[in-house]
Amino acid sequence: MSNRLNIPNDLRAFWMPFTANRQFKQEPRFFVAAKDMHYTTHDGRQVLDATAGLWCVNAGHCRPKITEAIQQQAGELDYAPAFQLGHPKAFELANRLVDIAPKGLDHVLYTNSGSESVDTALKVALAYQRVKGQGSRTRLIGRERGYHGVNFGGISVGGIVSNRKMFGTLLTGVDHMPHTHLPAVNAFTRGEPEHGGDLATELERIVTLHDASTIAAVIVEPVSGSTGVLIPPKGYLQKLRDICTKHGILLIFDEVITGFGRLGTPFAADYFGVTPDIMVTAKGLTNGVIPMGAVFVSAEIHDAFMTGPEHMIEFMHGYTYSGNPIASAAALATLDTYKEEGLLTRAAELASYWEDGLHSLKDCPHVIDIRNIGLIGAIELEPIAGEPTKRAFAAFLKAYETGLLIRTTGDIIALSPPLIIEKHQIDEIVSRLREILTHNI
Ligand code: PXG
Ligand code: PLP
Repeated sequence: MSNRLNIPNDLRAFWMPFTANRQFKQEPRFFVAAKDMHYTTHDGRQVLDATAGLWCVNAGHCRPKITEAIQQQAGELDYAPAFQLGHPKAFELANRLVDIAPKGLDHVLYTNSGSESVDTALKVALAYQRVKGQGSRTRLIGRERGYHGVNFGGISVGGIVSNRKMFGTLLTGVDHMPHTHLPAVNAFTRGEPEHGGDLATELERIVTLHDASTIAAVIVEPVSGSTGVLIPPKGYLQKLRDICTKHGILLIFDEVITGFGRLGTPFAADYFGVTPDIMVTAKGLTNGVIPMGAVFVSAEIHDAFMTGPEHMIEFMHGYTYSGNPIASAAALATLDTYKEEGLLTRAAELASYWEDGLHSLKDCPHVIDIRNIGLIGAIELEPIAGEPTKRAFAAFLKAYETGLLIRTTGDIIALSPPLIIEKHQIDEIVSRLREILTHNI
């Protein structure tokens, strides 16, 4: 067994999320501290974070402003009831968020995670259609290989089989567009792929099948992260937007990963020049430090609910911790940090260096595709025959042992470093990966 310094004696009680529990508990991997681009392991090693935690620590770790804001808020106002009462920071934060959001997304609902943000967005969409007198619009359209968190709404519109198959019938009335991953024609594309934009017309086919009058909303990740970094083909998102507009269907962008600077613009909607009706965020909103999500909606949607007697609740939805004071303080300090350091656009400056670095690994053994956009990257490996996921997981373990944190999904290595990364650290990621891919898997 590895060095177990700093590891609790009994690991049985905690049933870990999305983890091979039995294997982990035999050979545990613990982080005990973090600063900027690095984690410290339980056995005292430094690990370069090439994944921003789980795609969330966009400003790097233990940033002083954020830490101090949380400490200060915890001593001043710890909790305020979220329903029928408020506290100033939740309102200040909403205004700050609307200021950096794509034009037209003027209102914010708070949640505590991406999964809750997704379910909130789907509920807003269904309720909006109903308050507009279009109650027959109840269908939700997702996409194959989509990831929208783990709650029932999110797995219903999501398209990852293993996350769905154990959980019964899910939401009814959901349909899925095909995914856009076309390695046969697009492998090793830098940035947006040439081929596949026409797959958006599959939405027209679905609309024809069900009739637009039954469809409330379409939800997609502008760039799919969890499923292995699938970048939208050129023109695809604009076509989805046009089809939705034409048929009165709401377009929801799930920007849980792409939000807050990951592509070199504040949101992917800015990067692609396509504005959704609803935008789902979480993760980078608080730099991953305190759980919080935000759902942005257009004035048109918000205003549709603001009818009826003024003493009545307009939308029957919310969480105990919606707009929690400490989370709000963390988010405000995160936005300050992003602003002071130009982090919402920094990825644009580094994107071509990042792209060149990643694509230099093309000649490594087992590499069948490399994809990149902004400060996201993926290296797809040829699976070991009959043992899918094993090759990439071996790379993950070797990377961890040798001081690099990567993320794997299937046989794909996904990379999304903190946006404070320096060029020499990009070089380090690339050279460590070359070593691992060449000698260790
Ligand atoms: N939507 C999208 C697009 C996501 O990427 C969620 C919703 C759910 O967020 P919460 O906060 O409920 O986990 C996500 C989360 C990975 C990985 O390595 C990705 C996520 C979470 C954990 C790991 O691919 N995405
Ligand atoms: N379950 C019970 C019994 C509750 O009382 C509540 C909230 O009051 C919830 C679940 C929902 O919790 P949350 O608001 O934190 O999502």
